[in-house]
Amino acid sequence: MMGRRKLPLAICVLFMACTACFTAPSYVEDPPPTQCTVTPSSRFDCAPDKGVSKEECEARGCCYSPASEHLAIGQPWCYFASNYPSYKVINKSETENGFTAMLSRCVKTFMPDDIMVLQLDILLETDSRLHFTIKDPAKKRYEVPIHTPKCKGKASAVQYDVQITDDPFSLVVRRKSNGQILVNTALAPLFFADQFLQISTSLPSQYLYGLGEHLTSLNLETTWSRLTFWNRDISPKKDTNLYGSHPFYLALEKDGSAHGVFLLNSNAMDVLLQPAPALTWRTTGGILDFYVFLGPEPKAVIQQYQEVIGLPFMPPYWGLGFHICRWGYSTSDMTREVVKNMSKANMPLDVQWNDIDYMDAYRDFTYDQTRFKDYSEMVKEFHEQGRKYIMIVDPAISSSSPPGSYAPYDDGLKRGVFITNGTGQPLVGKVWPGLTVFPDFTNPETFRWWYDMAKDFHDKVPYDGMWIDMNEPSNFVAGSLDGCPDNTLENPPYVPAVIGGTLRHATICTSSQQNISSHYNLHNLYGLSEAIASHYALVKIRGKRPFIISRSTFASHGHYAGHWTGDVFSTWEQLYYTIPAILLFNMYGVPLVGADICGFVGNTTEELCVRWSQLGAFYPFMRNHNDHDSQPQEPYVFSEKSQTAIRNALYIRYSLLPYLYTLFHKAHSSGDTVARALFMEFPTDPNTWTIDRQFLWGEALLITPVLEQGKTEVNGYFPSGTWYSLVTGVQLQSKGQWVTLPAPMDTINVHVRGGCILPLQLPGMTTQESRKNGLVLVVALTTEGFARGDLFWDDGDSLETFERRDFTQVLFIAANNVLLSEVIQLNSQADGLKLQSVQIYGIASPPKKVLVNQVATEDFTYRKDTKVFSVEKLSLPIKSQFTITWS
Ligand code: MIG
Repeated sequence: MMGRRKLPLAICVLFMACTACFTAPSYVEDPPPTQCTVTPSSRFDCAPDKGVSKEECEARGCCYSPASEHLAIGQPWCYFASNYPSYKVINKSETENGFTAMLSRCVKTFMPDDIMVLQLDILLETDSRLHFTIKDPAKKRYEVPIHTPKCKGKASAVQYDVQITDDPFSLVVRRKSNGQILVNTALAPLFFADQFLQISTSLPSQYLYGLGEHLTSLNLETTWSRLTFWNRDISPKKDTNLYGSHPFYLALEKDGSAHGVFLLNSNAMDVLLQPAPALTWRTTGGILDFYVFLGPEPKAVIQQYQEVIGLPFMPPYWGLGFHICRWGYSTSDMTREVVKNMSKANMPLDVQWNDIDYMDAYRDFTYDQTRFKDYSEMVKEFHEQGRKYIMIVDPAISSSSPPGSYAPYDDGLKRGVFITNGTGQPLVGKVWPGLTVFPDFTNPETFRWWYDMAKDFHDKVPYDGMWIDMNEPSNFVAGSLDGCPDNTLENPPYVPAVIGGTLRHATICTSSQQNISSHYNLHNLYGLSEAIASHYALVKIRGKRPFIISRSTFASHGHYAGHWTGDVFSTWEQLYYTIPAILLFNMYGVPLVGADICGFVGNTTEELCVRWSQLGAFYPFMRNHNDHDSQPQEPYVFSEKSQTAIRNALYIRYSLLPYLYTLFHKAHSSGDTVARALFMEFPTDPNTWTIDRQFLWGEALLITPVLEQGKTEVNGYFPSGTWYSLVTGVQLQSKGQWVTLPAPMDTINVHVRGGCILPLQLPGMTTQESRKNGLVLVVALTTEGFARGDLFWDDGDSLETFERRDFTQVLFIAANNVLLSEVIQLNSQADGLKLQSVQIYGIASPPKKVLVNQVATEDFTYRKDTKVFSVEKLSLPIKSQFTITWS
């Protein structure tokens, strides 16, 4: 063998510093002819970097097949030959965690700086989680600095099977139970150049979800589409990179099983989808750091993903109330007026917000001494009414105030907290206050400085939460005031399909320097890093649960903060798109998410605003927010009729808050979603796989909003089973079918799933009020007369109540004509909480005898038309178990 391979080995080692060429093809003579018979749907682009001619394409060792009427848009003309050279495995060995292998390529690609030898590590971390990385063994490359679980040893009963093919290298992950291929990288060559890393995989179906943040339907389009990841300040529109990056997808298999794949990489990236179906990850730096989650239920995939990125933080109870905001509340009196008008209109409001209007010359941690002269009094007044207050904070710090007059800059400069440019000076850009510098939140000193600034401001104005905007980071000039240097970080050999064409567009220079790496590597983490700094600052300042809403996000954001979907247009089309956006963020572990109710950009119409408020009542985070030059859209500006409709929606939300809060607890404690796609709950019903005009809260509530103008009916899908109208209790028995529901302007259709018990509370004007009201149970029986549900309850605001076990948890079970409670965990917070009434849905005939804790009561009613049985005038302390029996 050695003899025969001698010559190529020598050449290879000499010219390519390659140690792997014992089995390499001999290129002493001509390279082998390209093999070009590749089915069109499985052609992978061999010209990602530029348009190429036939000659250029063939010079790359690729196949050329130009546009014809048979070619779909997006299908590559120049594609990899099936024998395009890739890496080969040169040795493999077992490790404590799985196995490791060296990969090597002998032939360079057309991208500069191929890394010719790579190390593959396969870690069998848990039975349902496979982790594998591909790195440069010779040189440490940038890796995303988020905390991920470190595992010892190998999982013993893994649900997956990993197979490596040596030449060319490829990796196949199968589901052991049925042999289903989940990942197969054999479809296209592996690229690992310094600034161009690419790996392709097959997909089990076109039912693919995730890969945000983009304006898409829930189920992604797999016919030649591209999703670009580069955090960007831009009003949501199709086919462009938006504010955040979540390189994670969930894929459904033919039988409704699901798996997930997460590429932990923060560089500018494109993901390409094609009808094979197949997916290509194409990133511009870092390493390939993959996790595969085996589910097999979609819910389990999301939980397993969150075990890696971190579980969501527990929001304060008040954060689930209604929030109101607009750009243009230009004085404290105007801001107060909003709260007054809400009260006058009898509409609940928990949190009043201010946009950049409050600031003095748009500078963070200042306020206008004239327009907001009594700012802190205003906030204290809100507090006295049981309300909370949040204001906006932008990351960019004004750098042009006279020295000695603006501490955030002076102090920050001294402490070295700002991102620096090529000459080591703070990079200067331009945002609302004019010239600005950008804090580097990857520097621990910046954390301390940010806390100091937030604390000083809080001493003046006792705000309750932070709204962090512009943190992509957004910059009104490209790169910096002085432009950017010309180097490979600024002008990489491959630029993903970012809007604006260059990475620096609307942000800072990618070659600017941060504490742990270049902005090129860290850009997509800017919002996350600011959210983390703000989270810890607020914990320390207030000693209570932090409430932060951020525009820019990255994987693991939900552990620290929530998100709103940015500058959505006041249009019916965007009203719809907010549903997939909210469902997807729940899948990314960011359950606290909402869109600007009634839309941000442009004027809403009254009808749109009513429908949007009805849908918005079911956003986990509910805020009405508006642009500065749009017509007012606060609920009270509309006709009495519309106000009634919006008030109804608000009352329904406030009634449901105990249930919503319990769902947030489940998200925080075990990675459940709050707003949930239908396919997550009914994965074996293929009808649900594309539904994104309806959604669930948890497992129990189905929301069917009107999303079209002029409609007073709505078509909704009801998965097989029993459903009840939340409001009337009227039953709907479904075989898994579409149903047309009446939806007059004052109605949002909400249905309770048979088998579920919901804890409700009578609404108040704030959550402080509603939390004192009596509890109501809605019991939605299956046809067998069974239902269950639970309640999580604590003081709503203290840190780590779950972790410290300072909470109450009660189970409710209904079966065989008995409803009973079981107290799982008890604390003093449950003291005042009493069950006031019970509504049981789906009782076929009127009960004659009702016992509450063995004592007969007459306070019950039965409605023949709706089959709703209610027991009223109860006063049962939640902290003691109870039974209600009927016969
Ligand atoms: O350049 O603070 O998305 O919600 O009202 C615009 C003013 C800056 C963008 C946010 C929007 C906010 C606005 N901000």
